[in-house]
Amino acid sequence: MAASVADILRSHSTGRATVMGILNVTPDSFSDGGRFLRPADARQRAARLLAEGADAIDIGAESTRPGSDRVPPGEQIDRLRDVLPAVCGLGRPVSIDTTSAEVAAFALDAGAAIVNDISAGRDDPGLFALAAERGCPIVLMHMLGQPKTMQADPRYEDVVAEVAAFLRGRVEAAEAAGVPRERCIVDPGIGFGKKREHNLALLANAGALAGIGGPVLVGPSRKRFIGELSGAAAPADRVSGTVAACLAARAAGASLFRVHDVAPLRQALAVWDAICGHGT
Ligand code: HH2
Repeated sequence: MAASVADILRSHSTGRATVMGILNVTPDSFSDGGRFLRPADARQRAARLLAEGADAIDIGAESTRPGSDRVPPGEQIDRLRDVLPAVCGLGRPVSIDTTSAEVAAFALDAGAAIVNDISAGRDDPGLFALAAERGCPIVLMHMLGQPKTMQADPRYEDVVAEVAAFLRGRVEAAEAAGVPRERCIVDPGIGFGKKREHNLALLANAGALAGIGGPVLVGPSRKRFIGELSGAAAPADRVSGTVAACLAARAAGASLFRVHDVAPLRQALAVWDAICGHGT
């Protein structure tokens, strides 16, 4: 049975692997841009992700791929206006991928249940107040710099320790604004201001983020480091690498996975969990 929002928030203590299927309502996302702009197409895609075993759908109306420009809140809302009711109507948890409190409020009003903020409350301080008021979980992600320039030359002394310290600080800031720690989902931000070796270290040490807030989420799906390691130039050809990255993070302690390709990950998790003892 699919997990509820409460199950997702408990996944780090129950050992249940939970999955968010990605739905980008954007003309320019790096791997699925332009495909799901129409409400009927978006709903069909979401229904398929859920049928394949997604517990929630993460909808974004702004691409944050390296080099991208920010999309004003009004434009994000225009893209979401007809799509959100169509997807929320499927009756499963929906997460809104935005750094804007205005967009998040619009999505929560339309039936979304989780806010996914890649800026971890730094772009718009109103997001923490909103999450506190509505009692919803919030994903806090690490990003070095901004999408436009973040891949220029990211540097760390100790990437795992620095990302953990950042997330600890952001969870404290969320708590100070009234969001309980256990409703903060923490995410190392794979590909956001990170070179290949940084991504690999964070996936291998996802457990270092356990205990900072609630569950640990990772989002390696189809990202560039998989292409660099495997030679798969097209994002859609990076599915096996995505599965491998998720399993490595699962072994290290992550329990929430944000992916485009739900069915292959679900099959791999079923087998991996049965062998390694996380099965529920
Ligand atoms: N990655 C992307 C977008 N949102 N949110 C979280 N919490 N973690 C991630 O790793 C993450 C995210 C980028 O992937 P995608 O949505 O496929 O592409 P684009 O930003 O081009 O729309």
